[in-house]
Amino acid sequence: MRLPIIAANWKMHKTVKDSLQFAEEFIEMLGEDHKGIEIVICPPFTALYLLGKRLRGTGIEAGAQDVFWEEWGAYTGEVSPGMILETGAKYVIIGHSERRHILGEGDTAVNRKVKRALASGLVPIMCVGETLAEREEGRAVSVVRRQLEEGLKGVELLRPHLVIAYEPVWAIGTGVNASPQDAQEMSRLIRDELGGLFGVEVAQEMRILYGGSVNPGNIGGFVAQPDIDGALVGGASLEARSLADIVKQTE
Ligand code: G2H
Repeated sequence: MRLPIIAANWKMHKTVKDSLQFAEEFIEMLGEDHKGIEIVICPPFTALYLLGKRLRGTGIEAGAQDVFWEEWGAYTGEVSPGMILETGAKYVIIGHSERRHILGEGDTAVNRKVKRALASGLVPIMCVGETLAEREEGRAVSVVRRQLEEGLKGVELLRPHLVIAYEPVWAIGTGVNASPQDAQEMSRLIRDELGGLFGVEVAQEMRILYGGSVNPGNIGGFVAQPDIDGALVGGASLEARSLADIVKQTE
């Protein structure tokens, strides 16, 4: 039985004050009965410590949106796994398409980050997904396969401490979501690929999320699919009511 995850990716939204205000509203709306689901909120780095502190004991986890692959040193602007762990965060998003496509992050960087995050005890949410051009050229499957193989090269997993988010780039922030059937098809392929890398037993326990214009109206269709174990939610996670509705429909 895989515990579903709803992970909120706030991207570059919300100040510390906004984050804490969201936490108050969200905790109250959610109530105490949410044991059948993992909820992760990934704010900007500036809010991670105080938000994580406020979430402690609520059963809601905090996560970072990125991490660097070294622990210390002259790496201006970067944040290490140990620094993230110190805030109380448990998860880290790695290889989000905005980092891949806007900031030029490649599979090699993603691979270094995944390895270092795992070695430090953070749980990576590694993102994969094809662009519209790649899909139209019939290369969606080969692109996602390459991102998995390169991103997970040399990774050894005895337990399912890694989450994959399938986020087709053309569905991100556009309001155009993939169909649940298309997302399921790719998630099945991802699980097969993970089985080849880590063994079928571990792959069966790993969570695969869908991401890309998820909202309270369409989440049900995604989580009803056998290989989709939740969602990485951007825009629709910025309002407490909307995120609480998505959580309720996923439990
Ligand atoms: C995809 C997603 C969250 P949105 O980036 O990672 O964002 O839900 O706004 O498409």
